[in-house]
Parts: sequence; C-alpha cells; structure tokens
Amino acid sequence: MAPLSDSPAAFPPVPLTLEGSSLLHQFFRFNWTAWRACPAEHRAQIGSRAVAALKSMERNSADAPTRTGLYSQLGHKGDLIFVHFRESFEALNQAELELAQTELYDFLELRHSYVSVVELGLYESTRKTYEAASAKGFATHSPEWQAEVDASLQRGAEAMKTRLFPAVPESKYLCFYPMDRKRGEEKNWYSVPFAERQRMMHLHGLIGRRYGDVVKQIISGSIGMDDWEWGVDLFAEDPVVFKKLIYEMRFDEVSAVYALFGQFFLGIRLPVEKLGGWLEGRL
Ligand code: 76R
Repeated sequence: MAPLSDSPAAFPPVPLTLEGSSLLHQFFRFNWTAWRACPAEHRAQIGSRAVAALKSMERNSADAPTRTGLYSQLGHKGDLIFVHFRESFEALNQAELELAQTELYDFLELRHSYVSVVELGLYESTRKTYEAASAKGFATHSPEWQAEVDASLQRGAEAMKTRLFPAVPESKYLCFYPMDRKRGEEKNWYSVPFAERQRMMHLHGLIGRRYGDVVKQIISGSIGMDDWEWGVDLFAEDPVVFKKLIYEMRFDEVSAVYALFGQFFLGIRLPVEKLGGWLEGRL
C-alpha cells in the first residue's frame, strides 16, 4: 500500500497523544511580615497543623508515591511551589481546596499557577496507526477507522501507564516553564506537514535521550486548559543540567525555529517534614 499523503482528508494533521495525570502548579509568595507578626506559639501550632495536612497531600500513605511535591522557590517570583499530580481535575481541585483550608494558607499569596495534563506525543506511532487503519480499507474518520485508532491508543495507554501517571520525581531540583509552538506568519508549526514535524520531533527526542540519565522530563499539554500549549517539568539533582539541556535544545530546529517560552521557575525540593524548619528560615 502506498504511504498516505499529508492531505488532511487522508491523514489528520494532529499527532495522536495519550493523556494521563492532571497537573496543577501553584506558585506562592510567603508573607514573612505577617508571619513574624504572629506570636511564636501560634506560629508553631499553624506550622505543625500545616505539616500534618500537607503530609497526606504529599502522599496517600507513608510508602505511597509522591503526588504533591513542595519546593522552596528561588528568586522574586515566589517562595513556595506546589506541584500536584492527580488522577482527575476533580481530585486536583480538591487538593487546591484542601490547601486553602489550612491556616498556613492565610500567609500564602498565589502569584501564579498552571493547569495541564500529562501528555505523551506519539509522532512516531501515529503514522503507523493511521496507515494500519487505512490498510483495512476504512475511510479516515469513519466509525470503523476511529475504532481502530481508539484500540491502538488503548493499547498504548496500557503499555505507558507508569509514564502517564507518574509519581512526582524525588530529584532535588525542579525547573518548570510553559511553552508554545510558533504560529507566526512566516514560521507556523501548525502548517508544517506531519512528516516534517515527525522528523523534527525525532531529532528533539535524540537530544533529550542523551540527558535521559540526569534529567527526568514530564511534558504536559495545556491547550484549552491554560495560556500556553505545553508545560515542561524538568527534575534533576544538578540545576546546571537544566541550563545545559535547554541551551543545547535552543540550537535544535524544533526549538530554534518553532518554540516560544514563558516564564521559568526554579525550585529546591522541600519534603513536607522539613516545612517546619523552612518556616523558621532553614532549608
Ligand atoms: O516522550 C518521549 O520521551 C518521546 C520523545 C519526546 C517527545 C514526544 C521527547 C523527549 N519530548 C517530546 C515531546 Mn521533549 N522536551 C521539551 C523541552 O526548552 C526547549 O527547547 C524545549 C522544552 C525539553 C527541555 C524537553 C526535554 N517535548 C515534547 C513536546 C510536545 C511537542 C509536540 O507534541 O509537538 C514539547 C513541547 C517538548 C519540549 N524531551 C524528550 C526532553 C527530553 C530530556 C527528552 C528525552 C526523554 C527521555 O528519553 O528520557
């Protein structure tokens, strides 16, 4: 069978994706002035109650995977970052509401947030999936064609379960930023033929893989959910690795020509049990 053309009728331009955990990033400024104005015994009580509440937010039980990561943030953009990974948007909103019930919340000023869902882009297998469905003689977007595609996605979701619903990595450093693919008059990612995008994403993956043992990357999609198209979470033991990886990627076509970036946020992992010390100025 001849390869499918890139014409939209034969081959949808959108790559298949698998979606997993719902993600909420919250960036807070801590009101140190109000905190210091609070009597010491009151502070101790608020702190220990917050630790108790946040512990169950961090993990379901002592040996369960981390589902909310707390970070001490560097710079003026904020002081505390909460990264919530949940199985649904309801559960995410529940975590948000629970946090708001703590007395500690009275000292937190929400400076920024980001809502997204873990996304695995399937540039490599999309073509095969579409071609296999068409090879059976099904017209693109017909119910039979859609059933083939859905079955393939179902198998993918099963195989990728742990990547779709990851724990928050325990790495010491977090780097988060949102990004878009360009939709300019001259350079528009969304009008580039599929095969060309697939080629570029393949090269992107090759660079990324060289950093695979020092960086854990979690890409989340946010089209229709927040102001940018993707959220990029990078986790590493050495923050310089973020700079090296992102610098190298700037020279890669898909970033050099098609990427637009939002604000960058950097945090140092703060296990909840250390929050009491943090509130007294100790990392
Ligand atoms: O998921 C995979 O491992 C498969 C290959 C792969 C995809 C599909 C991959 C690998 N990425 C994918 C998708 Mn990525 N990634 C970024 C950035 O700062 C920049 O210039 C770009 C920000 C980094 C640092 C990074 C790192 N990636 C995406 C997408 C979705 C695009 C789409 O679908 O059009 C975006 C926006 C994006 C951006 N990527 C990797 C990494 C790393 C380190 C890897 C290798 C992971 C590994 O193999 O362990």
